[in-house]
Amino acid sequence: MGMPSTTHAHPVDAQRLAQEVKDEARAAGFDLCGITTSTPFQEEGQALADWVSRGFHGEMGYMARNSVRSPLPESVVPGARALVVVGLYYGSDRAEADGPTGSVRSESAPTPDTSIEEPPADDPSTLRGRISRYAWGEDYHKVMEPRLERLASFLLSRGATVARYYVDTGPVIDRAAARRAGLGWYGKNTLIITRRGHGSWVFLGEILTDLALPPDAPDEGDCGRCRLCLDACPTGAIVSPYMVDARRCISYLTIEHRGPIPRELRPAIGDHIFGCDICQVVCPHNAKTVAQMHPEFAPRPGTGSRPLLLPLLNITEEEFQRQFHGSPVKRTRRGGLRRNVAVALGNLGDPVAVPELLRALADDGDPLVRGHAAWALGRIGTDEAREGLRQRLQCERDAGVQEEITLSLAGTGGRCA
Ligand code: B12
Ligand code: SF4
Ligand code: SF4
Repeated sequence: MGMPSTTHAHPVDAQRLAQEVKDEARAAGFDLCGITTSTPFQEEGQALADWVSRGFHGEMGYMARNSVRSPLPESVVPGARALVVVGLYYGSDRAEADGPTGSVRSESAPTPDTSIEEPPADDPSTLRGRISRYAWGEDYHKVMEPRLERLASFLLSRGATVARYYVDTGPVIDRAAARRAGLGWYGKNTLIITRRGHGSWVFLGEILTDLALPPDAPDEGDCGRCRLCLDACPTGAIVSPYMVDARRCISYLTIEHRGPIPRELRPAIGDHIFGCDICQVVCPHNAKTVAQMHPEFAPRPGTGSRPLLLPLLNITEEEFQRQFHGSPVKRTRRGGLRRNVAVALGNLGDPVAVPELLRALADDGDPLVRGHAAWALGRIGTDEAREGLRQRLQCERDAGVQEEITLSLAGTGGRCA
């Protein structure tokens, strides 16, 4: 959130002003811009309250707190009259190294990513995880905020006395604002799907202002009878059209959730170590994206979109800070990322990972990582893995890790889930 302080008054014709705002949004680097009124988002506010009352927000306490204020932009910024909503494309025109996850349907058309280097032929480890597209490059908050700042200053220079911007973290429901400002419609996966060749690969943000701007028509598009995303979601997180139970969503489990990942959900996480794109990759509207990619969102050198897992299992705090400086991946913290890496190694099931997992189980100072390494070893299930688990059980002091080891040895690593 931010608020430039300069104020100038230059009343001009409202329609022309709206066009100037959109031109400025484009000049600032946004792909999409629409305008809506600041009237309450009644229907979406009710849906948000229902979502919270069903506990679908999990540990995201800020969602429960925001559900009170979100439907009412005017209570956030008194005197607000309009919302200027922007979209920034983060898709990529480069090929992925080895295609989408196994659970992704064949009709999916992942945006290719040729920037990923194949491992050298003599590399003993080809075990790779998967980072979701929104996190391949720079943190979108950092990319969007200066652009929103510029657009907010423009509104102030055209007569606004207030122009407060938000991206993601604010009390405005970004998607509700985007739909009503005509940027796109709600897909059944709950993402906003645009009509301008960007599919759902867009970040959203908005500026609340007291400038009188004529609203655009809401986007009334819909998915018709398609339900590809519901069927493809590996954890059943899209519990019904337009409703995601975050507690089951891989994105939530690998990014927002702290502590152990529920055992019964670990197998479905596959090789995802940060976020998930399955419900977008299968969407036919994402097969047709034609927009130019922004270089800020291209995969970062050295990490890419499919990083090698074993080096990440051992990453030090210093290396983690250096490798993920300015990246969204930092959000999961070092312990969370290594927890996710252990789960992915367990799911890949390759015995080549056993020595490193045993080392993590024996030496790692973080019980979260030890516990998930135990799970991974149980899931790989070779004699070496099981023997290592048995030995460790003799000296492990943490009750949670002891339980993980015992369950792994009992063979309840979740293969049947
Ligand atoms: C909390 C959150 C999450 C949670 C919960 C997701 C969820 N679906 O609610 C988790 C951590 C799981 C998550 C995951 C992801 N997120 Co997120 N997330 C948010 C956040 C902060 C709030 C979303 C929210 O309000 N959820 C509450 C529920 C109730 O809202 P909703 O899902 O939008 O539901 C609406 C519909 O149900 C609608 N509705 C109700 N009834 C009906 C009936 C009909 C007929 C229709 C059409 C609609 C409708 O009204 C509801 C309220 O708006 C927003 C940023 C923001 N401040 O808005 C980003 C945001 C939604 N996330 C975003 C992204 C990119 C993702 C991921 C793709 C990241 C990734 N690759 O891992 C995944 C996608 C998973 C998914 N399928 O949603 C983008 C989405 C951009 C877009 N094009 O839509 C946002 C907008 C961030 C941003 N500023 O760009 N996210
Ligand atoms: S992001 Fe993945 S886990 Fe979450 S709803 Fe979409 S497909 Fe399901
Ligand atoms: S996959 Fe189908 S149902 Fe899901 S959002 Fe895309 S069009 Fe809608």
